[in-house]
Amino acid sequence: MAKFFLTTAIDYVNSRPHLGTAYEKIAADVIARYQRLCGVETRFMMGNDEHSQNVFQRARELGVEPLAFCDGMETAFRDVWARLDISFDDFIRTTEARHRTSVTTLVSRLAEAGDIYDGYYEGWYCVSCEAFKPEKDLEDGNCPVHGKPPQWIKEKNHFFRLSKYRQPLLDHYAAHPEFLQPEIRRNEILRLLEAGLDDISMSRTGQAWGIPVPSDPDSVIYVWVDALINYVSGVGYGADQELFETWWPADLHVIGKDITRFHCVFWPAMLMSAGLPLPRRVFGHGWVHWQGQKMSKSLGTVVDPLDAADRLGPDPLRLYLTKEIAFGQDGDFTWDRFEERYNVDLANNFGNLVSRLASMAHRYRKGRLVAPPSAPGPLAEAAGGAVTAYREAMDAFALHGGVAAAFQLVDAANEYITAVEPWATARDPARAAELDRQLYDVSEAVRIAAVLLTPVMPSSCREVLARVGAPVVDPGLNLDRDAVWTTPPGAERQVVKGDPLWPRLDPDRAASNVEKDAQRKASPPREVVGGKVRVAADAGAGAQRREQRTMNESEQPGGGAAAPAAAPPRSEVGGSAPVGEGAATAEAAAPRAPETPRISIDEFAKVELRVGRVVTAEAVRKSKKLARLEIDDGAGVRQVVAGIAKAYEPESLVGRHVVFVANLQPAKLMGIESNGMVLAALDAAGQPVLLTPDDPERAPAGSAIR
Ligand code: ME8
Repeated sequence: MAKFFLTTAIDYVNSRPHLGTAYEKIAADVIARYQRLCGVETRFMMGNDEHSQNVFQRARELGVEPLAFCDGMETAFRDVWARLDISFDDFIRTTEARHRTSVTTLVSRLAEAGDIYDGYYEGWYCVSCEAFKPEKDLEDGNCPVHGKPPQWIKEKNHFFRLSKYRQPLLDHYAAHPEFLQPEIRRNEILRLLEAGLDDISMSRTGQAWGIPVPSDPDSVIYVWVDALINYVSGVGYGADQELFETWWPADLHVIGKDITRFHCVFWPAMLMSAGLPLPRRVFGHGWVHWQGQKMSKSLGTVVDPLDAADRLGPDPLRLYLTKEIAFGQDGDFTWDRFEERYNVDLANNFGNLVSRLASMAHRYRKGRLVAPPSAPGPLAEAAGGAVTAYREAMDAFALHGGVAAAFQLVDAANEYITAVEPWATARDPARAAELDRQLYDVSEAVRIAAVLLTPVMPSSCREVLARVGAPVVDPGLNLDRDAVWTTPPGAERQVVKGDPLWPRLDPDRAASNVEKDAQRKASPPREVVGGKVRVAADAGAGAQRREQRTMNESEQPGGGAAAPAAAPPRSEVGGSAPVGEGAATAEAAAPRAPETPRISIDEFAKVELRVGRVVTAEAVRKSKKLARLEIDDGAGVRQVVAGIAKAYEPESLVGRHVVFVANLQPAKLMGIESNGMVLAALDAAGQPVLLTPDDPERAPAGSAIR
């Protein structure tokens, strides 16, 4: 069986994980889970780097023994990794006995190779980097990474003959172009090697916190030399030869771009000196930025990954970081963008697809889908294309590309439903087999998309697979077997209904964090004027909330509320006005009695009518008539409750253009806030018939109606 040994950087434990360090672990976890999905026996190792001076100092500040401090931090780190569903197989600490054995063995090998000699180091040292800093690298006398002045140190050290390995390293890079990825990092290291290498100090004197140099118990091994050796101590180097031979060399070290020099120059040189094989690949990922700079504990610019996971769930966070940051490049985290992508990718797209399928499967087939004898429809080809693109991307560590390929299939399935209109097929009993085909194909597309997304969103995809009645859920999935389109005639599956997997986040209620609150205070609300967004001079969000009325179905007004004089702010997602069950659309558009008093053009002009496009639609629970719609109004997405569910399958409305009143005050129907009123004519039976623009291409969402 193929094997894959994967590691991440081990974290300094002077403070808790932040979203930048968590990003690395999530990305590596996606790779590990992908390998397992491919049937590869995988060993995924992470751990803690404990012999740093920062750790020692932090423990002293707290008045605890360094080891006791590290024990506590191990628990804190493990808790975060568990919450983020990181599936490591081994967690190493550099204070463990197994690590000390390997470090002592390996450093002795370097000495035996004649690569260690005594000398004096005099120069700058940045404790935050735990790195010696040449004068030329300082910026205004400060460490360029941490912006702090380094210490001047002068001490007797043991040196490692790094310079001896310059040419062997260049040769290795020439023979193994895949060794360091992405390409940009490789070029950086090649430039560094071409410029020449100095020997490095590999010990520190006068410190007790660390592993003693075997030949000199008064010195401890330099923390980076100590830390790098974790990669072999985790697989038994110097203690368990069989384990070591089973797993070494590592297939991949996943590390941040700031530490490529340690991993791609020092580490391979140490391995060459010790006569050990080099890791097959190193991937130097980019940084997660926060407010324009690297998220960093020493800069104090951090987001707690638990806050982000608590906000929308660990899987949405994993998806955001994997999909939005091209693996290898830097990327931003902002709460706004996180929430926006959650709504777009999960609530409106994947989640909506799963709900649409479940509701149609139950409405038309009591949840039991049977594959008909006919050939599969176009989704089979879309799935094949998505799986190929996914594999190509994931094999090349383009994790964002893999996720994008899976979402192509989700998009294709949503578009397919809109195109074939299963609700229309269902109206004709002669087309029963066609309906079976449509529903079964959608369920198969959802199943395959969930298989592909399993490495990124493991627990959500387990749930999706269970809901579409997939025969296998994770663990136990296999890409070769389970990402293949399989709809043999007569195959059956039971689709299960459930609560929305990712309920849409109401942007008004999303203001749960400082950043967002601050933004809201700083920027006045917007409104739409003539199809363009402009900043409103008044009518703030608070004012609108004060005006908001609460209603239930029995209280809703017949023909809709009178329009307020001023247009409501758009940043709050929506205008207003309840749309009652049946009455909302129906009565609003009911033929006027001849005696209805006439209104002036000025009065009519107060009503803001616009075209909207339905983004999602679902029946309101415990209501026969109400549907909850999310409508793209050209400036954003607003929620509207409409009394049309008796006349229209809610799913059939997705993608349709409707006409709605945009400037009604918000109101609640069955506890759901409605921000507008969808207009409909009434047929002879009093059922609503939606109004829709004759040519939605010419009158897209947001178009004004006069
Ligand atoms: O460097 N975005 O530990 P560490 C993305 N102990 N990745 C980030 C990041 C950010 N904003 N900030 C940090 C160490 N990282 C050493 C490693 S390995 C033998 C020893 C990454 O806790 C960083 O690049 O400072 C590194 O890969 C990892 O998080 C741990 O950083």
